[in-house]
Amino acid sequence: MLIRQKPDIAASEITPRHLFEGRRDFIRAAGVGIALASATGAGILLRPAPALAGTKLPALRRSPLSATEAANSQADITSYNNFYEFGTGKEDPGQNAHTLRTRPWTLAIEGEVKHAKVYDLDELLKLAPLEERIYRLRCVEGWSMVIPWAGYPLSELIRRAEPTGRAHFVEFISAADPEQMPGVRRPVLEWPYAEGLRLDEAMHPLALLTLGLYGEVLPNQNGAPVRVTLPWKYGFKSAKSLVKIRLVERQPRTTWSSAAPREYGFYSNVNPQVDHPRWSQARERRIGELGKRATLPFNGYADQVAALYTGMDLRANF
Ligand SMILES: Nc1nc2c(c(=O)[nH]1)N[C@H]1C(S)=C(S)[C@@H](COP(=O)(O)O)O[C@H]1N2
Ligand SMILES: [Mo]
Repeated sequence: MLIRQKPDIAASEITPRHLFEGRRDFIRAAGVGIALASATGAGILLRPAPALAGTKLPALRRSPLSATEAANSQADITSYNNFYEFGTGKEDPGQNAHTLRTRPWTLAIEGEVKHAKVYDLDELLKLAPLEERIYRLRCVEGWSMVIPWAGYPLSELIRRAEPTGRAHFVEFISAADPEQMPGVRRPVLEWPYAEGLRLDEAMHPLALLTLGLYGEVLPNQNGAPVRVTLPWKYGFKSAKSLVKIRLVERQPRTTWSSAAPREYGFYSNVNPQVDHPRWSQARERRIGELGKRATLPFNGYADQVAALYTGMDLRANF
């Protein structure tokens, strides 16, 4: 995005791909501590494993809110990422994110709520039925993908916490552990990565609390074990590896809009008519395709979300 700098990670920090994949196979064979479809079909609770990568989720109903275009391959989706906690290069997260320990993991919901709570990952996985949601993702950099996520509406979580009358915005805080996340050792962004939405945006049925991808738990590079996905906004709004969701009264400070306020606004709705100061947003390259296609208002979700912004000047509130 803003920062163009060569990754300068020591070679010793990068696990060769064959070792990484061998490790994934080991984890898959070891099973995990949540009731998921196991190789034996028993779906029983097994001992906790150090990580979840590769674990199959139970059969998922496909949401009617899914895009009907062909999804990008699992290889594309897991090897071309933005996740600056693991480096600024597109291939860095896929190569480095295996060091993230996603179990045990907790996600706190707090702030202007009647029932603040710290959820354990197992609880989150069972909070509401997981469904498959195939969403377009449009990065502010000008590329896009179609991704089959698994999750349930973020509103399920927020509703249970009962926001108070003073809750007007929702803040999302990502993990920031320099031990596990080599990128956090460098001041490329203000850590932890933080994002935010207005409460009505967060309650919209398209806003997905995301726990899986391609029928498996989220790969680390895609924000394991839990992230949000907001398909009508530029990708950077969809914060990864969340540890905290905070309901607040005032519009929260967000990582990219504080790094470059003229370039990344709080709303960040996909808008082909409002160019980034340094490049056009009119077109995008779908990863895996040659050439470019037109970018659609609200990334193609205008019918569902445009009403959230009635009466707002979307050039001023970019
Ligand atoms: N914590 C955190 N979340 C993040 C980012 C990041 O660097 N750190 N990058 C964002 C950007 S710019 C994009 S485009 C999407 C990419 O999500 P994906 O790699 O799962 O496709 O994640 C977003 N969420
Ligand atoms: Mo992005």
